[in-house]
Amino acid sequence: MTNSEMAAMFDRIADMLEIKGENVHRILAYRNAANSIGQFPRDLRIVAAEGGLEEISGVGKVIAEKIAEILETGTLQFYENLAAEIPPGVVDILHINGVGPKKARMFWQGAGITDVPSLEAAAREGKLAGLPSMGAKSIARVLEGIESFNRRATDTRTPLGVALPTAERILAMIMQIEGVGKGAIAGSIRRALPTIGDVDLVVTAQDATMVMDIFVQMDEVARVLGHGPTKSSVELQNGLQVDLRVLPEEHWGTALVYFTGSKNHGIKLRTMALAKGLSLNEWAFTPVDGGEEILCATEEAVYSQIGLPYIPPEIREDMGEIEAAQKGKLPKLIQLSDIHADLHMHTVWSDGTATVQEMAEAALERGRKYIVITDHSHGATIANGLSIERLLEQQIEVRRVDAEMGGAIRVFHGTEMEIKADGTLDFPDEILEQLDFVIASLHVGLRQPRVQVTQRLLNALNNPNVDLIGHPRGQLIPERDPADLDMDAVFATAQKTGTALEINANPHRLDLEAQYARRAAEFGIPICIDTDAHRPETMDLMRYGVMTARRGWIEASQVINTWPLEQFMQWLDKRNGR
Ligand code: DGT
Ligand code: CA
Ligand code: CA
Ligand code: ZN
Repeated sequence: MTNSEMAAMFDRIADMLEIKGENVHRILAYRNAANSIGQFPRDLRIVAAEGGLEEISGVGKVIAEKIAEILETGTLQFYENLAAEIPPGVVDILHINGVGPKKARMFWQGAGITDVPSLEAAAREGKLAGLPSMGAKSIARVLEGIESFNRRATDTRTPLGVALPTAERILAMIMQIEGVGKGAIAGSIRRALPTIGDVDLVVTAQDATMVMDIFVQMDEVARVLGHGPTKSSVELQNGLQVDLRVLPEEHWGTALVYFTGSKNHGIKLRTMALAKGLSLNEWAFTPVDGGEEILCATEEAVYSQIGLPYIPPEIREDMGEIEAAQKGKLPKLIQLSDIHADLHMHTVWSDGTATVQEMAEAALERGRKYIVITDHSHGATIANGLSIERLLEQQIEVRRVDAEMGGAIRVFHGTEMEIKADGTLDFPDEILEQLDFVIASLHVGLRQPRVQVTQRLLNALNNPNVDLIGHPRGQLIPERDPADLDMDAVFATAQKTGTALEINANPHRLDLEAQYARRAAEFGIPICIDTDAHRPETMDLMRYGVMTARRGWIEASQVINTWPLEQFMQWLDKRNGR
């Protein structure tokens, strides 16, 4: 059993205890254990043998005993007993967005519904209408939740925010092996997709056998799926699959281009090569009419052989990049080092963990030149949102911290204001006018019909005090789909009002995603890449936002928080009619 499978078992125990209505602390203990085991990078059998299970965070005596039982017997009696009592389909029902333990229990015990398909049928046939608190709206919400549940059930992709750190850790270990020369993460991670099917690693070595032998025996490996001289595949304890290719150094360029993909980009390159009488694969260019192979030790050499400049990996999707390269019109993509500011973050004033001062210091440590403190407004369903009174109180503190930082970093005062379900904004204009920078975001009513939810964004855009729309589309990766927005209307309006749109860098959001960010930038709409940090460490997630922007063909000049402080202040002045 892999760690991720064991984590899933503990999560299911927590689910079943929830359905039974058990003590929250007990449920939380299993959730915490599941969370830390799922991310734990070593084989628990070895840890158990060392007697170190209880040193894992979230694992106390009770959980450690249960892990030991699983390792010994392959299952857990406690789990089996629960599973015999509660039909597995009822646990699935709990995983439908908008269905909590009380409803799952009610469907089961009140209506005999024990799986998702029968719940869907009951909802469609109007059989839920008689149950408590199941009005037409609730039933519609359940049906929408089922739709997204069904999609997720067949989609086993991993968020980039999990896959990239894993890939980096495994690659770093491989690079330690003697004889390994170059190494890189390829595939969809290198192209910065928001979700990843599997991890692709490419390294160079003359003796591939030894590299492969060590790779398949790494501590973090749960299963070996394939073990060959040029390709091996493993499943890690966290459930991710890793494919490793090892080639001699003289093939590095062709191999890296091939395994970075995308498939469609590769097909187009091969077609262009064929037009020049060359067949291209991961090993080399081979003249079709015989003759000597052409080896490429760099990616630049591969592109140059086809008559193209180097194309950055994030845009290798056959979405116009090859044509742009032919015309010498490739964008000069933004880089992480271009970022000078972070314009969206939270503190203890709402749902953050750090003070204004601590966030300012953390931003300074990360080289930021200016930041905006943007706590939630009171109309948000988020706990502790600021009332007008507290917002103005907070302004005094922000001004004090700004002064105390002595210009090393500028700390501005803003808000992440709720766009309420009825389309109105949470603060009146005379309050917004007193803030340096205003973000407006949707957190509620994301499932409203297209016309209605779009109109709410347009209202916010049309308010001249609103400077930025936060995470415009509202998806959460992987569990929540974006709102049904008319993006053409959003872009047309933002272009007119000059309001900026966010690329929220949190890998749980990545919103705007790349294709929309690209269109927004084409409209000339200013882009802002923010971490939305709720604690100091999450400021480090900026790189995911930059990767997403690069995937969206975005250049530094199009991104507000690459601008020097003076330029940012001039932009604000202009927006404020000063
Ligand atoms: P993923 O893993 O689903 O997130 O997406 P990728 O792009 O990482 O796809 P993957 O892991 O199947 O393959 C890695 C790269 O290898 C892919 O981007 C391009 C190359 N590749 C794999 N299979 C094929 C193929 O059948 N034809 C071509 N041209 N390239 C392929
Ligand atoms: Ca892959
Ligand atoms: Ca792969
Ligand atoms: Zn926020």
